[in-house]
Formats: sequence, C-alpha cells, structure tokens
Amino acid sequence: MKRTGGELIVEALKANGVERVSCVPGESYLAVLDALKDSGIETLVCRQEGGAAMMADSWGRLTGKPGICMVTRGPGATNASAGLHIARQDSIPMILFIGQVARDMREREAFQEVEYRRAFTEFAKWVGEIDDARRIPEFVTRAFAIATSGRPGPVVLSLPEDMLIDEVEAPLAKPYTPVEAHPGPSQIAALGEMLAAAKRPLVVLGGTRWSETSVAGIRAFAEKFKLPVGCSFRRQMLFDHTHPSYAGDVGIGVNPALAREVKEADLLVLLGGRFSEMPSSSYTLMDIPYPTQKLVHIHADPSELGRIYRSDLAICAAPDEFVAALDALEAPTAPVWSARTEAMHAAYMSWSTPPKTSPGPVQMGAIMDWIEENTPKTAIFTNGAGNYATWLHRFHRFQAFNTQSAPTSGSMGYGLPAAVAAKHLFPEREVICFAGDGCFMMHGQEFATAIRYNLPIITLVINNGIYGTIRMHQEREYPGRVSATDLTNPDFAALARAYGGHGETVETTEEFAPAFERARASGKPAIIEIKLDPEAITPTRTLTQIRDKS
Ligand SMILES: Cc1ncc(C[n+]2csc(CCOP(=O)(O)OP(=O)(O)O)c2C)c(N)n1
Repeated sequence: MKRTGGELIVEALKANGVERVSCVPGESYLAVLDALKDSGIETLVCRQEGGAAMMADSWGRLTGKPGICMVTRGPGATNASAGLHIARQDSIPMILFIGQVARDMREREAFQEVEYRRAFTEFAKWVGEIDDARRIPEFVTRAFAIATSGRPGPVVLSLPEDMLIDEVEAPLAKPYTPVEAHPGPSQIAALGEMLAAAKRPLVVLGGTRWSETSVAGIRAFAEKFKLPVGCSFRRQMLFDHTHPSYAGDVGIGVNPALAREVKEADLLVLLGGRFSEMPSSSYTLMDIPYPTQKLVHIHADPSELGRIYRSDLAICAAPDEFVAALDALEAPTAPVWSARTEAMHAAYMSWSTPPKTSPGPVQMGAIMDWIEENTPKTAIFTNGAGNYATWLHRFHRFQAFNTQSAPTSGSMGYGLPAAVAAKHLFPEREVICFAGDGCFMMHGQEFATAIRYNLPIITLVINNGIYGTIRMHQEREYPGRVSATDLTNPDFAALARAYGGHGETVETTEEFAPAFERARASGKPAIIEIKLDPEAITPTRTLTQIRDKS
C-alpha cells in the first residue's frame, strides 16, 4: 500500500506513542498537517514558534520522551530556535520537524530556504533532512533514539515539501528501543567503598529523564545512608525539600553555607548533571580539571564524563538504571556524617524561610508563605528568567517529582508556554506560572493557546516595571546610569480579559489570597498581576543598597 510522506511521518509518530504535537502551520508541510487531522494525535496550534518549541521542550522535560514540535521553514525555524536552544542546554529530549523547500530548489536560496544541517548543528544533537519518503521510518526512529539516549537533547528533521507528497511503499514504522546506560557491579561496589571512607559526603542531583521510581529510589538511598542531598540549578523537583536529607539548591544565588559544604566535601557524588556554570557558581566550587573533593560523576553520556572535571570514579549510567543498582549497597550502621546532614537540612529550612519585610505594599515573602500553605504538593510551577524567579526557587519547597518546568538555560519567556504544555499533559493538576513583566511579554501570546484549549493555568506576572535582573547588574556595575532597563507595560489583568481569561491586579499583600482564589474558581486561564516595588529587587537587598554598595 502506498502512502504519502506526510502520512508516513504521522504513522511513525503514532508508532512511537506520540499523543500531542505543538505547531505553527506553514505551507511547507501541509501534507503532514493533513495526515495529522484524523490521526488521533492532538495538534496544538500555537501563536509563535518559540512558544511552540518551548511547549515541546516542556513535554520532553516532564515525560522523558521526546516532545514534538512542527514549524515551517526559514522564519518559523528561526523562531523555534529559541526553544531548541533551551532543549540543548537543558538536555531535554525533543524532535523539531521543519518544512523545507522542494528538493529541486535547494541551494538557490529559494523562498525561506535555510540549510538546517549547517544552521542548527550547535542547537541540536542531530540535524537530518529526509530526501526519500521511503526512509521516513528509519529517520524518525533514529530521531527518537538520539533524542533520548546518552545526554538527551533535541533533534531536527527537515522535510522537503515535495518529499511529503511523494507516494511510496515503505515499511510500517515500529517504536524505537530506548538505550539506557547501566552501571557495572564493580562501579557500584567502588562507590560503596568510597562512601565507607568518606567523612563529608554530599550528593547533588541533576539532569533529565528521571522518573517517579528513581526519585523514590534516591530518597530511599539518602534515608538509608543519612546522606545530604542537594539539587542542581532548576532540578529541584528531584528531591523532596521537606525531607531531612535535603540540603538545598546548588544553583544561582546558592546559600553560601551550602556552597562551602560543596567546596569542603571530601566526597561529591554528581548524579545526572554536568555541574556547569550555574550550579558550580561560575566554575568556582570545584577545581578544574582536578577537583580537590573526591568526585564520583554519574552521567548517561560517556562524553560528559571527564569533559570538565576529572572524576575519581566515572559511571556511565542513566538515572533510573543507576538508582536501581544502589540497592546492592549495605548501609553503614552509624554514618559519621548524620549530624552534619541534619545541620545542612536545618540550614536549608532557615534559608528557605521568606523575609518578613521588603520595600513596598506588596510583600512577596508573605505571598510565598500563602502559596506554600494553599497549593497542593503536586502543583506544577513554571518560570522563565528574571529576579522574580528567586522567590519561587528559594522559597517554594518542591516536594514531588514533575512539579517544575524551568529552563536551566535562563531563557526568558519560557514559563507561559511551559505552563500551557504542563496543563495539557496533567489537566488534573494545578499549574502556576511565575513570570516577570519582561518575561511574560516574550511569549505572552501563548495565553491565547491556553484559552483555545481551555487550559486554566494561573499566571503570576510580577510587575516591577523594569528588566530587573539587568537593572540590578547595571546598578552594581554602573551605579545610577540606567540604560535600556525601564519598561512600559499593558494592564495585564485587562489583557487577560481581552483574551477571554480571568484577570486580577494585586497592589497590596492582602489582595493576593482572594485574587488567587477568584482566579482558581473562575476555571479560566488567569493572569494575576502583582505590582511589586522595583526596590524589592532581591529578597534581601534593595536596588538602592546595590547601587550604593551599602
Ligand atoms: C531571551 C532572553 N533575553 C534576555 C535575557 C537577559 N535577561 C535575563 S533576566 C532579564 C530581565 C527579566 O525581567 P523581568 O522578566 O521583568 O523580571 P525581573 O528581573 O524584573 O524580576 C533579562 C533581560 C535572557 N535571559 N533571556
């Protein structure tokens, strides 16, 4: 039986268990759009390709399976590159399909032509172009395998328009077989010996493609060994922050006491992450290439092991497989470090208690307290980049897996599309997006996508009228010389209503709780604008203090 290239693409997605795709349509891949129509795969039409790609990233982040996004050539692809870059830096499995010019026009700079194999090499793990529709099952299966194996990441497949309408005989696509790296028994035994010799151990969790099982497993391991466990930058959902082993977030603005513990640890177990610039406090917490701490580095990709830090024990294993193997280790009877673990958790609890006062009539500390008491453990929090995110990262005590969708790449504008994606994936869970006024306006148009698909997310726009992070750095480096960091904003609550959603404006702390309750009760996508004094630029320092270095 002959099928078109478009039909074969959709068939291959279905064979691989795909349930949803995000897209912005284009004339370059009409044949795929047509095949999607009766496929049973839900197609979310978005308003800008950057947002569409960020939604696919968020699906990949929350499921460990490639999120799928489809965009048109040229401008569609370059818009989508914002999401591609996030997936690359954050090690997220994702596949971006791009419509391409017809095969017989290539290399003439035809309309919107880009050669993706040249343009996106650094943004993707693999960029392929499918020249022959008969090879679609081969390419798509390979895309799934590459996106998920080793260090996960995005794959780009470019689809020449005329290839998609070719009618060909091709094998039926079969699901890809995930390839998961397993630790060797001797490596687990060596880790056991290193733990037995350690006095000041610390485990730092990071990376992607964890699961409920491995998160529960690492918790059980930490309990058995009374080990302190920290989470890498924006990987906080990997460990229950209220657990007595939790030591804190090794990310931007790390608790100095925790940073000291990382430096002074005699055994550091880095599980799943790369310990790149943000978690390592700009590469200052471990010497490069030879850390003073004994280092055990576990990563699913052999090329990440020894890339920056030479470890004493390198284990190539995916999180699930590594954590399962830890069962083989016998716990010490009375670990010498248990009092230190307790002290580290106490230090975290105090660090994550919001300040009682900050400038202005809106106290973000009190708002965070309310959120902690009034949102379920399973609520999913999303954000982009900006100082507002500190309130969430420092004062929200993440307690469950899959409750966070936030870019380690520090990309603004991620929170809203990520919230739309998360709510589509988990309609029964509360989804709360934190955004700054700068951040929201980068992909705020995806609020229309939330409306279209009836996804009642709650968006908190923390509006201080400035690109606050940059103003903070500016006041520190060039005191009093404000340049390009003031903003003029719309009325965000009115904007929400104009879209057909629920809008609230909060100008005092007391107004927040009823506004949140009304947003929740509305059953609609909602925006709560919180007007924050720009002086409240960090939880502990004002803009004036930063300017005056006081
Ligand atoms: C896409 C993108 N552009 C620019 C930046 C640089 N940047 C980081 S934070 C920031 C300001 C964020 O402003 P806002 O969302 O209003 O939050 P605030 O810092 O004021 O809380 C900027 C411009 C970035 N990280 N990502």
